[in-house]
Amino acid sequence: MLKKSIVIGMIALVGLGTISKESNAFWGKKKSSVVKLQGSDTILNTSQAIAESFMTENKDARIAVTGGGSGTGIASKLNKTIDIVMASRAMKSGELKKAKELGINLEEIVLGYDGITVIVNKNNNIKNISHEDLGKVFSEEVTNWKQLGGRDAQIVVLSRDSSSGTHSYFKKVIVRNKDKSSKKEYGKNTLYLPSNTAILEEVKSNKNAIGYIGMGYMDPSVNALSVDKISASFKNVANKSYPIAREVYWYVDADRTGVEAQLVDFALSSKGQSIVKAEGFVPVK
Ligand SMILES: *[C@@H]1O[C@H](CO)[C@@H](O)[C@H](O)[C@H]1NC(C)=O
Ligand SMILES: *[C@@H]1O[C@H](CO)[C@@H](O)[C@H](O)[C@H]1NC(C)=O
Ligand SMILES: *[C@@H]1O[C@H](CO)[C@@H](O)[C@H](O)[C@H]1NC(C)=O
Ligand SMILES: CC(=O)N[C@H]1CO[C@H](CO)[C@@H](O)[C@@H]1O
Repeated sequence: MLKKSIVIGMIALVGLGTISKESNAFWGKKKSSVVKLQGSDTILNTSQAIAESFMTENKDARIAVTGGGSGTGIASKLNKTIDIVMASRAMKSGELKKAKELGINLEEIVLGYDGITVIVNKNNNIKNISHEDLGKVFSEEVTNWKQLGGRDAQIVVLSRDSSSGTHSYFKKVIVRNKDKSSKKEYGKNTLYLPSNTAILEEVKSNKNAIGYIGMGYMDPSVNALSVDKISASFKNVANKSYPIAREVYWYVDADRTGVEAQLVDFALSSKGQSIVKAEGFVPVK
């Protein structure tokens, strides 16, 4: 009997060409709307890979994943145009307060860990930097590679733009050296780029450049600097000895149902977490 109604239902769907509310009620499922994820460029590929793997197992699930930066994802959640925020920084108390006022009940999910990787051109002889010197480079108190034992050349400083969670996190931890009262900013000659890939490409071609990327974007076309002599390796991020390691998040509805709920479970399952690892980040379990 059940089998028969499913067959009839499918014929009706093919005949109509669209999925009506009635046919969904007939199928006994929630309206199959698109679950939308938006935010962090750093975990964009990882989230896309998780969504794709989920959709191969759940053929009628519809998931759309777009970037724009953590700040953009949060703004979209606050105007109720998306379901899940991808974020490479924790939400600020003001943002959480605003969500609450708007009746949006959020839950923070730690998707994995990332070591923010400081990169320089292959031809740069500098291999390590202290976190204090790194802060001075990004606030422009140190402006020449010579001051760090390198060649006599102006340092070209690259940062992610201000909608990036990595931009905010790096400012807090490196530029301001975790000092909450510090008002230090990135130096005025800093070049702001929109993605991890854009930073990587610029460092690859500019022998005086320095920039930072999520560890999942690291490749052998550039050199990574050790920070306080600790490299941004999988192990050093996993045991939190690397100084610029952080959590990466999904902010999801606390009262999630349907595909959103299933997708979150999948992301935290061993299969989902193996994707986090395959994309170059450290899984939570
Ligand atoms: C919601 O916020 C996002 C991000 O700021 C913006 O791009 C979008 O246009 C907004 N949409 C509405 C309907 O307000
Ligand atoms: C991210 O995804 C894009 C498009 O799918 C791909 O071209 C790119 O190589 C991926 N980047 C990394 C670092 O995996
Ligand atoms: C972290 O792991 C690395 C590599 O195994 C090891 O050298 C280092 O001592 C560890 N640090 C801490 C704080 O556990
Ligand atoms: C810039 C910097 O910190 N350089 C150090 C890198 O490590 C070598 C050897 O451990 C030190 O001698 C440098 O001072």
